[in-house]
Amino acid sequence: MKRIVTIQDISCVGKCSLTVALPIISAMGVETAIIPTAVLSTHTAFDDFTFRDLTDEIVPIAQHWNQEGIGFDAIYTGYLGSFEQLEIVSDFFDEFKTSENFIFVDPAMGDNGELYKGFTPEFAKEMGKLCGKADIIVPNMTEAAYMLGFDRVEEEYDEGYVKDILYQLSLLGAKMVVLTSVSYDESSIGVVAYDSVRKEYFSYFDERIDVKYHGTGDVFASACVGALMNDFSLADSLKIAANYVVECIKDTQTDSKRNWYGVNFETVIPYLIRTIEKNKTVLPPTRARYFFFSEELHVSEQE
Ligand code: PXL
Repeated sequence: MKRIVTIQDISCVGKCSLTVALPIISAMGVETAIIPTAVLSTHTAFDDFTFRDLTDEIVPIAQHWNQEGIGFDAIYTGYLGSFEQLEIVSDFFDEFKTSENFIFVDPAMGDNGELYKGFTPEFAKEMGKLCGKADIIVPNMTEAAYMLGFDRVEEEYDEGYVKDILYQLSLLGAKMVVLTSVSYDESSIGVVAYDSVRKEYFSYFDERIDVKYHGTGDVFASACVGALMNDFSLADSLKIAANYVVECIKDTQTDSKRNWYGVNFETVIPYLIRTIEKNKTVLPPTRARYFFFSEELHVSEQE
């Protein structure tokens, strides 16, 4: 069985970061080791959340794993809360990166034009440096603009603008750069990716549902890592993750008892697994690691 490690906070209530990554990636048949970077009573969109920093635990945990000879098929980071954590995680990459595994960084810091509580433009630039060490990064437009030091986050843009942002992000150093929640019009939303090694762009658009829910970025990133670990190419993994998020949003919308703070990713896990299982038998056994996009990818119908 493959094993990944994910490094991010645990928001006890809020359906984001570790409470999303653990169930989704585990359900996809991948052992999911964690390093919780902080414990919060809820995510930061709530008022008055508690916060216990766990930075001091990261290095001893990593040292113990080194002693035990424990390694990972992927290292996936999400929300990180301080400059010190960025530095420690950067060292963790140096220690645990091998020629066989990959580093996946979701620079979870903001959305809809604004940084989450507690983050600053200076922090975003440092996060940009961490992204430079990654094989794959998945910022949204807000995170990308802040990491690149822009003085504003554009709400309206065209394909040329998006390609330019992707190119500039690639100059930070990441091999595969993915911009999430890209939307050129009211009817579609999707991802646009740039393979800086092959100098190729890839995009996938889905129907846009005009609601915003918290935690969808974490759901997307987790499903993407899970699909990659199931040997899907990056392009197919992005498509699988995007479809999963759309189904999660639809399920949430139809739930009269939904919570405002996150999406119903739990009820849609069977859909995700069906998609994975179906395509495992359809696609050739050896799937290209990164950018091969298979036209045959079958998407499950939500039941
Ligand atoms: O979903 C990203 C996220 C993760 N962790 C914490 C957050 C947020 C978004 O607000 O507050 C603590």
